[in-house]
Amino acid sequence: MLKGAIIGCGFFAANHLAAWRLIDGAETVAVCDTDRARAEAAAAATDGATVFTDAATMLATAELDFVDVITTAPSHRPLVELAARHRVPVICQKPFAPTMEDAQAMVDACASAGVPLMVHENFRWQSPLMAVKKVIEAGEIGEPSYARIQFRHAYDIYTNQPYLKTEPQLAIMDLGIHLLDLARYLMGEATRLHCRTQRINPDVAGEDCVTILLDHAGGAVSLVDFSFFTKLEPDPFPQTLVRIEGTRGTVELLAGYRMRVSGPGWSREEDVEPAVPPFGAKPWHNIQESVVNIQRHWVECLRAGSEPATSGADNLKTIDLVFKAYQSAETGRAL
Ligand code: NAD
Ligand code: 89V
Repeated sequence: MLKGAIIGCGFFAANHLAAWRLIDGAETVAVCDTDRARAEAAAAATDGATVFTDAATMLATAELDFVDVITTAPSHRPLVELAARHRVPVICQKPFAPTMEDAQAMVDACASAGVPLMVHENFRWQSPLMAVKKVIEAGEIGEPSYARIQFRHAYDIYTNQPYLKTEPQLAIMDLGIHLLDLARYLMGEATRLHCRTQRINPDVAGEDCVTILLDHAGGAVSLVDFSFFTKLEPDPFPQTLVRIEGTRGTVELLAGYRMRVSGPGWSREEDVEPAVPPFGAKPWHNIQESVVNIQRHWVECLRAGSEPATSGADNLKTIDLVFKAYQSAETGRAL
């Protein structure tokens, strides 16, 4: 049984903890938060994990096979480097880092220490998106040439994550990062992007509406558009809607988790809604299921000695697109 510890016991940690309980081959033996009450509440959701309020003390005293960092971005580099110094494999939540320099430093620290590093980039582990990928890989729609990846809603994200309200870099860093990763996952590496941002909600500091045009190696294009201030009924949060056109047909992921694959004279539709995990609830089940999937993948990779799909090295390419998107929006130039 792999012995894991979590660092950061806030809002999203509840999903990681519940997922670890479902996964064979791993258990949470320690929990750490600088806020003792939060660490104690998290420990109550485990089979007797030891409580720590200092990550350095935990790494120095607990016997761990991996740590799972579930804090916000500013603390990622010191915590990942700490794990690397102790030669403990590490999972790090998104956004991986506030700067490219920090992201590269974490990848380098883990590589020199010879420890696996996975970014908890869970969107590509959502089963509806994996179903779309399967359609593409099976050749059903032919060669993809155009993708639209969309996530527009007005769900109140600020009650659970109040820190988002004051972030000067809001939607691209928090959500665009997932969608840019999906663009890479579904359409291949991006070679160029052009980004426009808007701040529609006067109560937030950062951009909350974003449109990004991507070029991909091989000539395909993607339009990635997302908004935190789109008023409509029913609100699709937290569904990613997708349309990918290929030389033979089109695959669409429509609201209500309906996947439609069609071409001239033919079509089929499939219900790809994920099951609600035992610890979960709608509308979060889509995200909660992906948390179980990515953490199960981590355990399989650790056991097999293989590189996680969203390794730190892989995620450098996603976060690079995030920083380029901000730069493009600021300068008005394609990069
Ligand atoms: P949060 O603020 O609720 O929780 C973070 C916790 O980390 C806090 O309790 C804080 O005290 C603790 N912490 C900070 N620095 C620490 C340190 N050095 N040592 C120990 N504890 C420390 O944040 P959250 O909403 O749970 O988000 C955490 C991360 O998860 C964010 O980066 C966010 O973007 C990400 N997230 C991902 C998803 C997803 O679906 N992928 C969803 C929500 C949040
Ligand atoms: O995934 C995230 O980090 C989120 C959410 C999609 C829930 O808004 O902030």
